Amino acid sequence: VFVSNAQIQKEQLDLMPWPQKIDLGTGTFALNKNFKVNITANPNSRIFIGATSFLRRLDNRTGLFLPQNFLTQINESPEAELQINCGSAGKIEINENESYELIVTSSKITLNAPNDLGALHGLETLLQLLQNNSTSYYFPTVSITDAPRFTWRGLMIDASRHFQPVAVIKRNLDAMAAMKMNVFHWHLADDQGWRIQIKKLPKLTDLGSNGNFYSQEEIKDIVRYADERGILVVPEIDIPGHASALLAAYPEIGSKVDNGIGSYAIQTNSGIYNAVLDPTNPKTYQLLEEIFDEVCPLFPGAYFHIGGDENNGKEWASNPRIQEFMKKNKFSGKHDLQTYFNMKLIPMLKKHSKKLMGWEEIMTDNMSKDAIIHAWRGVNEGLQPGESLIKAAKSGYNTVLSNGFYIDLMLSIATHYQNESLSKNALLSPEEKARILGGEAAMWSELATPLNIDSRIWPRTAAIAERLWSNENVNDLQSLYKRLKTISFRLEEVGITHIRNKEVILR
Ligand code: TNX
Repeated sequence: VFVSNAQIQKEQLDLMPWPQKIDLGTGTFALNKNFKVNITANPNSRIFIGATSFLRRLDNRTGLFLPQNFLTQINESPEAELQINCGSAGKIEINENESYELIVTSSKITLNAPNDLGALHGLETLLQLLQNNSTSYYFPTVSITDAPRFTWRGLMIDASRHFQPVAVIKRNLDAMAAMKMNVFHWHLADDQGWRIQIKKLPKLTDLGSNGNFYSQEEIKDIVRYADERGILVVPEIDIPGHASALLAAYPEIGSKVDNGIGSYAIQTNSGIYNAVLDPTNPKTYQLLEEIFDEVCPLFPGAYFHIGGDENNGKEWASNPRIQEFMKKNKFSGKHDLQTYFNMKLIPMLKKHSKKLMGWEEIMTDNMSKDAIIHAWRGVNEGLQPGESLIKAAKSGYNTVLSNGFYIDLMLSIATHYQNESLSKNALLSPEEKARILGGEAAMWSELATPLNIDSRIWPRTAAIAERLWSNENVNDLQSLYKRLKTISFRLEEVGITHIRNKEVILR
């Protein structure tokens, strides 16, 4: 059946994030039951899993039940309707080439990418291009070349304040992949719970988790699931503050003067607590080393987030032994002691080929420039939007933006979409600009349970994904809202259970 596409305009396509370059033709490629896919790729490529899931999603949408008979020829196949060419398996790292080129003619679809990461993105775009009329499903003829604006396009999920089961994490990884996001930052330990099994230190979960934690097998399963979708997982163990759960299990490394059994407890409310590790105690580093030795090998990526935020320093100030230590070392305040602590972690992580990342409080005068600064403070904390991000880039740090991307606050989608911090870089040199790696939506879970977390994350995070992927000048709110309506349905296809009502979409 020939379907004319003459009436479709670019603006009618519900693509998100919007591609860098798109030339829409007037023809159509009609989808039918004989759709054949040829994949020219390395046998270990993620594209085989990606293409399988692509076909199943097309089935669900069309009812066509397309055969999964991949041809896997070394060369392009003349019989294939969809020809995928991607060489190697991309590394799950930042700064990988994630570009792709997608060409749809009336007889053939070609997807070219330097590696499978780009090819996966191309398949997501193709799924978003699918149209239908009363007689058939079809793709408009089109030529797209695409690549992300930023290399770090993340979502953080806080699994401490409310534990988030494996199924919640997996469906959100699927949604991230659909929005071309590539970093899952997993907040695994905070005052309200320690959420990762450490075999050598069972007390951490026996006493610090209320029974809700991920076994190492579950962690591996999720890391593999993320990898298949081209997503890097960055674990976070928040220290030295936000450590009530850790200290409920091991009070002896806390900074309270009386740091015996029972002196710390898991917190059951939101807030900033005093519980903080003792940086002057050698046992602190022994225990952390044992933790890192188990946590690091579970996460193949190069990044380890140590938190480092909101240490109020109260326990340090009221502990004479710690005060003495600070005096002896000529430390002028809690920042010097925290820098001392952070600097000790760097070689411990380096041993596992990991780079230290932390919330912006770790950015002190003597902090190593190898650290990655996660900028989060802004107007609510008396700073200008983007101030910390720019400061980090100017000071020589690689940096990631979360200020303005706090989806836990349930602000309007427009505030996130129009977050200008990422373009406030006119005064930066090209070198400084390159240090801005991208951004992360931050899903703090004080109010987010497994039942409502999807509604808090989606569809607003799709707008953030577009901000991080698409060109700066893709910023029309009406277009965003219009596309989000469709995208919201598409997110349900991958298992997201958000409330898809007008308020959520248009706020
Ligand atoms: C600040 S952002 C925190 C979190 C809270 C969040 C609530 C940051 C590094 N720390 O511990 O959950 O505010 O919005």
